[in-house]
Amino acid sequence: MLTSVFALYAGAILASAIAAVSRDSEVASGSDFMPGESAAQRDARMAWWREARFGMFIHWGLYALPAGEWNGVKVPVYAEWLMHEAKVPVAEYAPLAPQFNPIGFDADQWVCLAKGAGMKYIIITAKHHDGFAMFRSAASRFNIVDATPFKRDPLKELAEACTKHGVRLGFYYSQNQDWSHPGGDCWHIPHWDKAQDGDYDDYLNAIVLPQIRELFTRYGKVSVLWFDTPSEQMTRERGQRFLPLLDLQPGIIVNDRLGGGFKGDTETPEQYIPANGYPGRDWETCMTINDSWGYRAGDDTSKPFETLLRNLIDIASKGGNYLLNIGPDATGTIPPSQVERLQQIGQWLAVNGEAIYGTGPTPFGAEAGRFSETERDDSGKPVFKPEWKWRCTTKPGELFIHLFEWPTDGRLELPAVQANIFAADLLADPSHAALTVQQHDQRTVISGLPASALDATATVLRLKTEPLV
Ligand code: FHN
Repeated sequence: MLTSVFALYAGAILASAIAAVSRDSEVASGSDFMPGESAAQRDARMAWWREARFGMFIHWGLYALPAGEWNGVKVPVYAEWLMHEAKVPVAEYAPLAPQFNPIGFDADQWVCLAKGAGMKYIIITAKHHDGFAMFRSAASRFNIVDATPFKRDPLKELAEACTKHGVRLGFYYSQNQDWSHPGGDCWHIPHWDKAQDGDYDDYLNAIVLPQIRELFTRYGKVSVLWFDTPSEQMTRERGQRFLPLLDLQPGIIVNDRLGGGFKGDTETPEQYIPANGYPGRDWETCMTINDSWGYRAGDDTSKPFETLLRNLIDIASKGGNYLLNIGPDATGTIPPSQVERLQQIGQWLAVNGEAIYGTGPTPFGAEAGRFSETERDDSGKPVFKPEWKWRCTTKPGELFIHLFEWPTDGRLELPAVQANIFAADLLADPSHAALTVQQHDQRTVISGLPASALDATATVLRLKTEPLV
């Protein structure tokens, strides 16, 4: 049974992934959350986010306690889906709260980890689908301050630490699914507990809208609101009720998952990198480091550092942001393998950050790979075959070539560049020795490269350019 529900869940995720891909070609300039906003105002609002390129997602809640296992059975889905998957009755899930006492939580440490990793913003689960609020809430006593021995408000502590360390903070909020409050959505399956029965509008009015108001009025500046998993219940009219709340946080960025047809500010491909990005739209790939968003005990599936870094570069080269998730455990400790990966990325960014932050997409494109002419995916679309030799990011007057494969003969050939290249060097070379560039009609040749890569994962070649006259 567990597996069949997982299949349903996976299917739904796949459907949303396909929907995201099919929106590839849609280009919407303004945000439908901010009617009347001009293109210039929108650019100003999005400026920090476009500069940031790299953020930390945090999935942390009561589900960190069972950590993917219920009554001795390992639940074969994301750990934060345990209550849904194992059909845990509300009255059996709620007693997790008095056991939740994450005394190891240290907001400063978390924010410093993000900052050290080169992440410019943090999005944390204020309330996930289990309905438990990780903040003080007058709207429901099912919250970390009132229902746990911890009694502290981690979002408040995080907000203070973010302000102190200059990191932006945003809140994930599950507006549609809620498996504990009457009337909340249970994602394509009937309520499994009578305690979940109720009216969806009552749920929105009594829990969701008041809690978002709390989040918007008690934690200082909130930079992002990250909605999730809307269902057909979230109609346009219901979605519109959220709009006045956004005025409480001028400048806020809102993702595309409210529902009701709202496109929001950002596309949110999940667990994949779209082949061509979303030309004309801001977008952010969210991804787990291992195979679960919430903490799962004994999960040693962390992706290698090389994969994570190349994902970041790949995403930046297509004009997007990378929102990389960590799942702290029930003591408030971030799994060491996740800490290690983030530190490694931070070390690379300390040397090569200028090739990521504030960059634009590649002017080339073919380096990322190509669509197969023969293979089709389940929806009948051509399968994308990625290439992993190099990527390119850009700034006015600069091209950054991220080399994953190092040329053995000290000579690199690239496609032709439609600008005069007047200087070339390697970001990781402390002396920034000048490299030789020859520009031909069809190709660009860089020579004088060292015999081996300065960074085995990605060495960045900087080409300084001026427009052709
Ligand atoms: O169901 C959630 C999941 O638990 C997680 O929060 C991710 C993050 O994007 N969003 C949903 C699945 O799309």
